[in-house]
Amino acid sequence: MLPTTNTRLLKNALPRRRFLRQGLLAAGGLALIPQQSWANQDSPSPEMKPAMDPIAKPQNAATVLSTWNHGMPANLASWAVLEAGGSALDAVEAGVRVPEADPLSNSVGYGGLPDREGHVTLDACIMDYDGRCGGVCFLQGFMHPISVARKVMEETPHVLLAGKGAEEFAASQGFERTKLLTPEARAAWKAWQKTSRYAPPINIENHDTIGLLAIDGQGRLAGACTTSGLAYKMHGRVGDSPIIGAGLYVDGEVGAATATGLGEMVIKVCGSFLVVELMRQGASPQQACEEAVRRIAARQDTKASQVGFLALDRHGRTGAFSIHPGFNYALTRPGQHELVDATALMP
Ligand code: SD4
Repeated sequence: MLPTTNTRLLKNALPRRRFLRQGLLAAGGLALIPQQSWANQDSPSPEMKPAMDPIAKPQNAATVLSTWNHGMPANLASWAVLEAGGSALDAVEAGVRVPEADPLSNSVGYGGLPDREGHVTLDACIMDYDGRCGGVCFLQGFMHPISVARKVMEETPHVLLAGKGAEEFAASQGFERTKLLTPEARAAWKAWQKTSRYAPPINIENHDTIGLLAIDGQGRLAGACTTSGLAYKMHGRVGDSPIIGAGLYVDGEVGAATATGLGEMVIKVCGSFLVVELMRQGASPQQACEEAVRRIAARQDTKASQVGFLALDRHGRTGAFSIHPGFNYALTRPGQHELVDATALMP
């Protein structure tokens, strides 16, 4: 069944009051509570059961979840794969290829904003339910880093290829070289040069890295994450997005997570791995995202920087949380296709 396409900005299934209550519980120090405590909080809800509950069977709950507005068309491409009986892995790759090729998506692939020297450098990774994964970073001149990342996973003994080596590998696999810097992105870079000041914006005009998570009709999870990284970053800078465990992590027995925002902050807490591990210990996807954001806020200066996490567990339950308001995500499942505002730590 095709999802309906016009619903927008519906709140997450969790009522706001419960979000707040869970937030307060977490603010009280969940980071320090031993793992069993996830299951011991008062008034446990179904979301609070351990993710590894042996009697819980994966439901046939195909779901696609992805970051930011550009997740809407990406999810539809993923959904088409799932609807045709395809795997979650094929679905996540097909989904993120949409913003990669979209010149208007100025933080992913073609049309992405360059580094401070005017080079568009791309980071991406992909991961399947069984732990197989691949990534590329500091890749220049190829429109679909996610597909190169998949080739790294499938055709090499490695997980991550960088720079020139990644480009040679991409060419050897038949990927065509493409000029990625569009006239619009070049003009934006030229204008930025006049300011000669670097401050990563909190929400890059509400479209950003795409991290996309999916669960298919057979209960298999997969994820993909792809970006041109922070606009006007230092040449050679690599963020969280191509790093397994930082920008993306998938464990088919538990769940999947992805991150967006200032990659340095995410790398420092192994963000996506942290979210999945918290789910393994019994946190709901929502609780896990909240705790990971709090872990960042506990030690890093979050005043001017944004990070958002998405999580999807193996039952198709979702979570989303960010440091600052403004993070949204696309959620698609049978009968549903909508853009949702995530809740945030800061007012
Ligand atoms: C990075 N996390 O390169 C990516 C890009 C992003 O806000 O999401 N920027 O740090």
